[in-house]
Amino acid sequence: MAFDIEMIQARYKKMEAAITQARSIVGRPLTLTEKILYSHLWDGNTKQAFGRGKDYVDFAPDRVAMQDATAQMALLQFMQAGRSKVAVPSTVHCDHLITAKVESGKDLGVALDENKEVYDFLSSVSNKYGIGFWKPGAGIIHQVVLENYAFPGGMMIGTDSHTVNAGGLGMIAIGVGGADACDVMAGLPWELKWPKAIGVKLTGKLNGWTAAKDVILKVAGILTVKGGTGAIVEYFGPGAESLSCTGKGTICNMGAEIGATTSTFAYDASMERYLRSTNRADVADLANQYKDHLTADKEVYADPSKYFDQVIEIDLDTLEPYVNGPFTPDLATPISKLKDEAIKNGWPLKVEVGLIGSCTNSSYEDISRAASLAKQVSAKGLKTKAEFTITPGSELVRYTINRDGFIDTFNKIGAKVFSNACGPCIGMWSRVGADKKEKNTIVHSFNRNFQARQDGNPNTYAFVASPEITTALAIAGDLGFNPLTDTLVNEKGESVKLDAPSGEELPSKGFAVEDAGYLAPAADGSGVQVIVDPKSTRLQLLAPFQKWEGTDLKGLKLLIKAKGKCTTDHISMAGPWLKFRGHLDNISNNLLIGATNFANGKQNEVKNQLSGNYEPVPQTQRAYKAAGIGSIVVGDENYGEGSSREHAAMEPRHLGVRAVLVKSFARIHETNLKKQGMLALTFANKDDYDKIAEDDVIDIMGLTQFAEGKPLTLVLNHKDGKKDEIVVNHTYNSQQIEWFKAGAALNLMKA
Ligand code: MIC
Ligand code: SF4
Repeated sequence: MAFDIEMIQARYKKMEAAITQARSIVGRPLTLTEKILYSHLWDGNTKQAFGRGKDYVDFAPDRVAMQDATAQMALLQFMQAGRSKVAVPSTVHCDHLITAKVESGKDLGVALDENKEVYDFLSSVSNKYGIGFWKPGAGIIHQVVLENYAFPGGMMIGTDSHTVNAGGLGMIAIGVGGADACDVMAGLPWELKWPKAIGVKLTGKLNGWTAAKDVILKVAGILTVKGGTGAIVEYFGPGAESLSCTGKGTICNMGAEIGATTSTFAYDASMERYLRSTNRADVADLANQYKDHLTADKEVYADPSKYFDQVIEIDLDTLEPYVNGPFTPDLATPISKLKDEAIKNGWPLKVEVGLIGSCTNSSYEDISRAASLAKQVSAKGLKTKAEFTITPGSELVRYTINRDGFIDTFNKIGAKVFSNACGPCIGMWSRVGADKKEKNTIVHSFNRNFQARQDGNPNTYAFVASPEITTALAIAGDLGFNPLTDTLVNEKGESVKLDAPSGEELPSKGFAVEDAGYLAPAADGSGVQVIVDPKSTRLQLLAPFQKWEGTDLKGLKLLIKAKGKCTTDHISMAGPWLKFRGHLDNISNNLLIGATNFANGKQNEVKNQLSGNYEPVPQTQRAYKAAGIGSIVVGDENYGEGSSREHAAMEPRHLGVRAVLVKSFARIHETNLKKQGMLALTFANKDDYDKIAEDDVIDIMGLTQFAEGKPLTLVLNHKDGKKDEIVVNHTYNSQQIEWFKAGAALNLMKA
């Protein structure tokens, strides 16, 4: 039986009336996305048609999920909200803090020891406030959510940008910062700007070497890391129905990499099969009963350009496998052109490691197809040239693939099986030799490949591909190998060709597991004690941020003008820093250390305007803070792309940065800044970015009349005595302006 079945039942019961009303008010057939959004309005059935990309709307999500690296901050905030229990079903998943080094058992043991304090904190807070707790080793949040909690037509938020993975089961699932999760758990509405709509029509059927991953790798190439911003992507068409449910999950998962708010698919037979095989026949039966509401009105898919703002069409019959990278997930190269591109661009051809698994690609189908290739290694007398690792997405999958002999097959090609956790995907990978910073290539089936993300080495060229292509390239040890056309020379000197992968969508013997790793919370948690040691280096109770002083902000120093890509990995690096995710002051020592300073092209070296010296960013900012001087951070396009981590907003706030001014923001990061009481501003004229100089002292004018839709003015006081005045825009609505004035959204909740 599924978790929270009564909640799902109640949701479905309300859908009909909500959708009928919305359809009549909007006055046309509805997309699936619109049906789900209109049936989750905070204020009940709609009284108006909302404007895409315009209206801020309050929603009532069905559930909340948090992973350990972000849950610490989310729950530290929730503890201040003064509630005794969470208002909606919520879960915590311990997956980000396990370092992949030797093999799963040993690595898990080390993590349990090293992170004991954090795990104890998370489990006791969960127990106290009625939150389901998934222990370390249970699996990666998004895989566990897909297996247990996602349901067609539902809406959830999660403190991780890949929460969107649950779109594979027909949800609207959205990544948020911990402060948003805190609101929903406290019983408050959740606000989102009504999204734009992108439709992707899939025709044909996957065949040969092509996998679901290639759909999103191609879409990323088309839309780029910014193209989905502010939009929900809805996939449909015969090709969509032909994909497995977990394949749909992969596509939705990596929708985060195009900046999309989320992605989703209509309920179909693949979802029903998946629900039944994961022990949720009750949800499948319900969904069947309500299936007309779990897909778009039929006029929509028949004539999509009338209902979506943009339509993309992809023919799965002719889709080629893609390999995306290096350093960005949208640099898409079809496998047939990869060799030429690699040579042209100087990408190292030798593949050192192939890594499969992660929240993106560790379904039974993925693993069985990759294993079908691994099996050919001995059958064809080959030897695997690169190292090979697997991080299973959940204990359910790991147990089942082990039972079915796949782990054995991988072991025969010398694979390392890491814990059911994020591991190398988030830089929790103790890779031998990475500290030598040598130029090298790795290929993985994860979703992100920002510089230094996997192993901390900025010279690692990381490429994203399907598990099948990753396995083939690891066997060949050669980025220039095209398994569709090329042959390999085996140990006997013969030329052999790999057969196209084959596998099973779902285990024919069913899924199995001994201990899935779940701990239910106490029915009454009022007596549970949550302990935070004041001397801890890993956890720190939060002190409220100060409220706005009521005046314009004058005399702000430029902390850094970041050049080019500045993702949340650049603002608040993961890997070794993950251990401080519950301690705001300690983690602030990584503030912007990965960002490139426009003035000297260097990382973590900015001019301290007080000493005149070039110093690390955190040190410089601490000097301003100690002197009681505010500062400003300037950035380029899509600033804060990547993850949901609100540390990237809380750290500057904690250290006294007052505003972040950029050419454009990634959605989650912009909201995180607003929630924490920062000013998130954009250049009205993007060329003004060039006017900002290293020694500038900046005034932000117009704050006493801060209002929705009204630009602010910045005065740039240059060192030579000259001044420039520039106009900056913002997207604050009146509620969000109150957050700014109160010093943070949380301060208002407590008030
Ligand atoms: C990531 O993939 O970057 C993460 C780590 O899962 C993040 C969350 C985090 O920073 O903790 C994400 O995607 O939101
Ligand atoms: Fe974990 Fe990587 Fe997935 Fe983020 S993208 S949840 S780090 S596996």
